[in-house]
Amino acid sequence: MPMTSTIRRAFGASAAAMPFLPQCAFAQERQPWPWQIDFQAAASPTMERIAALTLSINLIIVAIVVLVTALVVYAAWRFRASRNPNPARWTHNTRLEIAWTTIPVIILLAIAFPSFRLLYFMDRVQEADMTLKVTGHQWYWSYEYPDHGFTFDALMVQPEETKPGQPRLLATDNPVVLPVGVPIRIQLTADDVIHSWAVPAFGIKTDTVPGRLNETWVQVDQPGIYYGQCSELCGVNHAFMPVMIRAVPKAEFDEWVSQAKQQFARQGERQIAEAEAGGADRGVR
Ligand SMILES: [Cu+2]
Repeated sequence: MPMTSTIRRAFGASAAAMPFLPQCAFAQERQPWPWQIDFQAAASPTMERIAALTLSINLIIVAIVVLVTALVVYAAWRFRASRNPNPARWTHNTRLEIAWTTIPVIILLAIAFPSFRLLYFMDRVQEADMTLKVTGHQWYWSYEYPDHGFTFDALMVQPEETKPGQPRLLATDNPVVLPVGVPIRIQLTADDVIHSWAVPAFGIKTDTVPGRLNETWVQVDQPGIYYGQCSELCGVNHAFMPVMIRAVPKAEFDEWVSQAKQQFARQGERQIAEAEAGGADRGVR
């Protein structure tokens, strides 16, 4: 891949922060890419705020690094031994010490306030249109649509079965389908060990803990395919339980729901029959 396109893609990801650069090639498909150095483009209000906060904190970091480096270089040059054969012996300066204590406190407070505001914003959705329940298993995810009354498992597409256009180790057999433009409550739990359901473009990385129900939310800005992975070391196949989400307009979602209800009802009956006949544990492969 030519270097310029790599750089353009890398910067395109933060297009919200840099509107003068072209949008990245993965605008409709959010996934990692070679030599990635920035976030995937934001696809939810939460991720937009995370990207903006990261940018402003980075500016503060750069300013501090430049200031401290300049002071060190100046001190090394101005007070070098050849120019100062008899060094000064004083050690304290009250005014300077007050300044270099209070200024960092003010900077930390300036970072803390927007950080807490964002944490509370991410924490809870006020009025959700629907709920998605995510359960982590060793080593796949299952998804329940309690408002629509069906559940299904999503297993990774094995590398040898990956179809053209499907990203290796990220595609699943049953993508999660979500409507765009509406707030969705996401409840998360696990049935064996701690997993973490993470979708970078949504700004979500929430642990799924056995015996606990965690909650977060998303409002997907635009249709597309979004990828994520389990982000809590959960066992030998931790790297092979990806998240694949297809965000579609509301009408298309309703159509999918009516078709999914039948498809997954049949699948459920088959699984029950298999279990009764002593079928294999599908979690261990
Ligand atoms: Cu896991």
